[in-house]
Amino acid sequence: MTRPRVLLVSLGGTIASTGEGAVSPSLGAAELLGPLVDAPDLPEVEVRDLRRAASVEVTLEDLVEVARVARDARREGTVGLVVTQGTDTLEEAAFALELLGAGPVVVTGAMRHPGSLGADGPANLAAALRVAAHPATRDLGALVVMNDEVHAARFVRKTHTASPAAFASPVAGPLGDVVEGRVRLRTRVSALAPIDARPPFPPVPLVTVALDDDGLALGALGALGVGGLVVEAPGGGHVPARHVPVLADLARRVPVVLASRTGSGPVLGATYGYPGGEVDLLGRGLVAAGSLDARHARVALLLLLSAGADRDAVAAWFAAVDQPAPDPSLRYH
Ligand code: DAS
Repeated sequence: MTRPRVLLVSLGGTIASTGEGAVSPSLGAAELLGPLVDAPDLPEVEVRDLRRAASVEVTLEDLVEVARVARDARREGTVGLVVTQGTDTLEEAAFALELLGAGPVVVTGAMRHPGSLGADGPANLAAALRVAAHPATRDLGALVVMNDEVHAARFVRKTHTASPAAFASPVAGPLGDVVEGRVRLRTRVSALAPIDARPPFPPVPLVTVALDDDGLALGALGALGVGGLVVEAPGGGHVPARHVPVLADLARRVPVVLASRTGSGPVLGATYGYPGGEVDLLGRGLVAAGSLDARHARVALLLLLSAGADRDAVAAWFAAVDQPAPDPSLRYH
């Protein structure tokens, strides 16, 4: 029986990092497969090195290239794609790959580098390859597989700096897991429609608002030429009243997306009416990120803007993504 073929694209990160003492990305995709040589029931793997970079050096242009490589590989018969990259920005990369139409794609990495005790890279990679080869994962968009859990790209977050269990989906929980080499999905998501993103990407800062925030950062941005803005606001989407004029002014000029910094739960829409409350801000043209956190929302906004979306198109996209499924037992979003 022929084994399914999966493409492994490596971008770098801890999973590929070596060194004496402090480590840096240096291994390529073929080397990542070395420890899996005797692992049973893995798909056939084709390899491609794109970067040997730390998470923070990965660009959206890199991910556009990964999506292109994935589409070409699918035409040539691969059933899925596994991308390895640093975990620090892994959730954003995975979501970008979904919106760029790279799916089905599984993104993984490691919390412990190959030279450390209990290195998790080989197990994460083996699980990711199994998930990518599994027929039930073909229409789920982008997934993240870490620590034997399968997460939807849109929900997953890195929640710890060092733990192998750093990845969680606070909004919805994992979709499933990999146990004894078997992929077990408990629930499903539907892949999101691709956005016709066209680099170059405009500047889209992400500003987090804090207690007694002086508003200096937002004020400075108001004077700059940004393509859009994501505001990560406390609670259900609230800022001090003194931030309102600059946000209202920005929202008249560019799409400004309002996300919650809580990490779980949607931006509210009808609860707080004080100046700077969510009712006030949404009434001034800010767009609610729904249940997407600020980093996921920023990825979506960047891609939408590069596709030529205006404020109303951005608002329509975020509203549609946040619709609960008609049958919650079948799919999320
Ligand atoms: N946190 C490290 C990693 O998992 C570094 C990085 O993200 O590049 O790869």
